[in-house]
Amino acid sequence: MKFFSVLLISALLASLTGCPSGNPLSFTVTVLNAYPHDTGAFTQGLVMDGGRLYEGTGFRGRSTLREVDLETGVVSRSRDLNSSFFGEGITVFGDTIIQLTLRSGVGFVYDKNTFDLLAEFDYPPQLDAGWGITHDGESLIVSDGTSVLHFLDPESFEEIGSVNVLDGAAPVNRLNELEYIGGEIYANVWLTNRIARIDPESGAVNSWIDLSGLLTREEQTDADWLNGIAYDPISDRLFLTGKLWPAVFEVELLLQVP
Ligand SMILES: [Ca+2]
Repeated sequence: MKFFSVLLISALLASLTGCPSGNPLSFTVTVLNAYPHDTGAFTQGLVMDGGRLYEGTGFRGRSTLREVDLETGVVSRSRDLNSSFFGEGITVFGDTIIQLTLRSGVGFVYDKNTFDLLAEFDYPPQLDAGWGITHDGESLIVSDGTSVLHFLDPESFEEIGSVNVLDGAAPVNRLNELEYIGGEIYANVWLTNRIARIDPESGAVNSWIDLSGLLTREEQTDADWLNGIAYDPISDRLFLTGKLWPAVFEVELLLQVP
């Protein structure tokens, strides 16, 4: 059942959004599995690659790049950032992992298999800050807390394009953690429980995913905002978590019929 979750919904969505009326669709989620998550991890980036789960965490002095065992939540590898950096989003690109920092104006490139630091890069001038990052196979896609997504060349890290994300005519600000899934960009919006599904070409939000209720009221007491989206294309599984959340949720999207 779960294997056709995301892609089937994408196909359905593509047929529906062909309609000229074009209001964003509404989704909630069904939880298929809940896995343990380090409640000390201020999650800023989540990605799955080759069946491995990678996480970037934030706060100065607590920022890490880590590999996590999905089933147990055990951190199998971890690399600390220098305490002057506030770690942000991560993405796996080829054999590397790229990690952003919040306002230091630099990002890091690591060897995916060893976590060795291969390079640092300076942000292009268009990038005010580093929040979330993903890629479409050709360009890095970066959020900076505004409604703009920046497309960067993965070698030079120069900006090669951008798109303003709109819900109808309204800019969607505070775009944060990102994941490129089936030709769309998923972005969770800071200070909300919502994920926008975005057309990379136009910036239009074609759907909203409402994640209210994913955490119990008790769990919400110690948790911060939703901020982790990872997709495993091998098994078509979607994973969500947040800053200081007690679980990584494997979810299936559920279309809300008006
Ligand atoms: Ca992600």
